[in-house]
Amino acid sequence: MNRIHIVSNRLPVSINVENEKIELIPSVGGLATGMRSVYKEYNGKWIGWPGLPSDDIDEKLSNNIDRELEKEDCVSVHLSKEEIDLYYDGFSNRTIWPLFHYFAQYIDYDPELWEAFVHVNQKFADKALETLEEGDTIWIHDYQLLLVPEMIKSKKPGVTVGFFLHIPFPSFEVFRILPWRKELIQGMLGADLIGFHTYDYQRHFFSSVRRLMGYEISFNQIQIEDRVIIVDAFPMGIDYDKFKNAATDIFQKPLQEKSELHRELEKYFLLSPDRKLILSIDRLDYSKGIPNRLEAFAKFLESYPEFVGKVTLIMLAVPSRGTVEHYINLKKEVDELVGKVNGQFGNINYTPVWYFYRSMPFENLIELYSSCDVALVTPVRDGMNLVAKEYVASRTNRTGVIILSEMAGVAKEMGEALMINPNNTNEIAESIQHALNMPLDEQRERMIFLQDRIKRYDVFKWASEFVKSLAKVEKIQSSFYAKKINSKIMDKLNETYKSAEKRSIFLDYDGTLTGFKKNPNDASPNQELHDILYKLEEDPRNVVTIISGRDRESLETWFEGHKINLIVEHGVWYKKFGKEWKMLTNAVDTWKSSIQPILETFVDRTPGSFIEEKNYSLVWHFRKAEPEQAELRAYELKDELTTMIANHNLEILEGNKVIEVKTGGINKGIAALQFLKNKNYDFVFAVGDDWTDEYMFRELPETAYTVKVGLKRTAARYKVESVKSVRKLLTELAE
Ligand code: ADQ
Repeated sequence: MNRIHIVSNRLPVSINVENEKIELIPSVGGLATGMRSVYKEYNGKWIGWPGLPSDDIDEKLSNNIDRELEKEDCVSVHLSKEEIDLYYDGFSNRTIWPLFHYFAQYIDYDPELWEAFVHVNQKFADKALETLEEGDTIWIHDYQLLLVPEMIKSKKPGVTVGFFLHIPFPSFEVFRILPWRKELIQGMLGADLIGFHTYDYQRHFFSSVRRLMGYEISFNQIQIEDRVIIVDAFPMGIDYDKFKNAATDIFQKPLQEKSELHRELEKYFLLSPDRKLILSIDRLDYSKGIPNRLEAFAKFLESYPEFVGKVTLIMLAVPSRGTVEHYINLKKEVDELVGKVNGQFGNINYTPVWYFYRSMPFENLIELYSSCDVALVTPVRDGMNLVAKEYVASRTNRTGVIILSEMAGVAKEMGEALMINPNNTNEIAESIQHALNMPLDEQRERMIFLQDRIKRYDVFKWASEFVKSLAKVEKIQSSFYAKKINSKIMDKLNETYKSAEKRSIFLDYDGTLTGFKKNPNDASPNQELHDILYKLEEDPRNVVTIISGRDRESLETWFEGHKINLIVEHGVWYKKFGKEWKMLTNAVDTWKSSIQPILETFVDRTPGSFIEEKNYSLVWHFRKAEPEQAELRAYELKDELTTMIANHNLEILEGNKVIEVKTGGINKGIAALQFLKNKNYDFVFAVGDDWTDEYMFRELPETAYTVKVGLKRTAARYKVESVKSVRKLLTELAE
């Protein structure tokens, strides 16, 4: 694999400048740890903001900082105070964050924030593009950079782009609220691989892609015009051994080397061995459910007064986004609630809540994780939540209980925790009581399972699984490109065409010569298409045939005046130039009366869908129906029809947003062969876009130039991207 670069809002280092001396302090966070292993191993760069507003430093210092960063393979994106204010504190944290965490009432819809978001995303993309070479891979992180994948892909399509979202992806009903919802999806779809923490987020994303963009999705692949995008769940892990080893070391330290906090904790237990500690750790964020947690703790003390004086809640809140209004209000609310609980249940010897509003050194975190009997993790929404995993890794004696919100991504991996709904304070209070009374054997039993799982899928495994998938997607993409018509193939095609004496050219209509319309009757050919066909027809060596699933009437009207043949209804009828319509087969249609009522029930149940009747087929169209529902119904319909088709000698054709039931033994392949019979063509060309054209690709002689429109798997020898490319190709041939 070639180089892998990383892009994230922040670089994995912070910068300390004292007397013009620059010090780089490596970040110890989970993402930095996991990604460092990747970009170092694959000789890449890490592109991001170094954490200092560009207006705070002069040019000379800024250059020096960049040089120091370069030694660490970091590339800085310079952001001014205003840019940070509008893009980071603004659109990222006042618009996307509340939206993706279901806090619709907090969303700021200011277009100025959106514009800054686009502008700064472009700055990140431009910086990345300076570094990127074709063939490189880039892994972009998180909600601040949702537009970067597309910005990179559109400039350098040969770069493999990965994107991982660290926060939830909301349900479509919530996502659609945003005025810039399409732009965000489009931005993400620039990636070749998109990762989420859980399958639920992936599901929500698919639903938005389907409804907003109308793209087809099968299993975990999104098919867009010229590419396939893989979407998958990669639950992020932690550096398990780091936490485990640190916890083991801390207990082996002699008393004099223990931290002040650790000594305090030990003193607390010495006073009375039946004392218990509950731990709560988060950034101070409204998504973390901190007020609910305090209320639940108060309820617990009220309901179980025997625990008053014996149980303390240690509450750690890291200051976060302190300039955003809702965070300022939350801080006030939490301060007041802590005061209230302590006032109500405390006394001179007992403080129910120990509240720390600050960041803590790693060593202290470990001391807390390993000393507390219960971890209370109750976010109202959380992409993953690493605190729960860190607690598990630090429990070297394999005891301890986690009370866990079902709204955190991590809940999917921690079935052994005590699961709660974070809005149900009674349930949390009961769970606290349950956790404190849980026998040690049961605690161990649960903890062993949790530890095994969290250890196995640690942050390194997470990163390597994502990288492996990137390599896989690169392969899939290249297999899609394998048969794509490039200039070399085009030269050969031109050469064969020019030297041929007698040419047969089969052209499918919808999705090949022209794009799809919501109403099939609106898809008449435009002047450009007419001109291309006139050019082809005027060469006496060419026999041009439109081969389509459509009925006779529309094609005959649309192509009046053209010197071409028509094959319609997938080969039931044909009309040679200047002649009358004829049937290619002795088909029957007596089956229609038994199939029609089935299709009608599907029309009734699927608003927007309708039936088209052709001579030897019935077609259920669902292009105008709500896509997700229609797709489910399509499965259902195919299932229901399967039993009928054998009895009646029918075939089911699945086209683009249509299901067609037709008399068996008729298809475009058989029809095209009939046209070639005894004619000695020395050049055969066929182009089509859907399943029904595959018959043609399979039946035509091996030497034929068969061309598929789109990148799906095909029996055709070659592929082109779109209707536009078909028209370009035909124009080139005709010239
Ligand atoms: P966060 O919302 O920041 O991350 P989380 O995953 O819990 O949430 O990570 C918090 C980190 O901060 C933990 O590693 C923890 O140890 C550390 N921390 C917390 N309190 C601290 C304190 N007082 N002092 C020092 N360190 C402290 C976002 C998403 C999450 C997702 C992660 C990773 O919101 O859902 O799990 O990204 O993808």
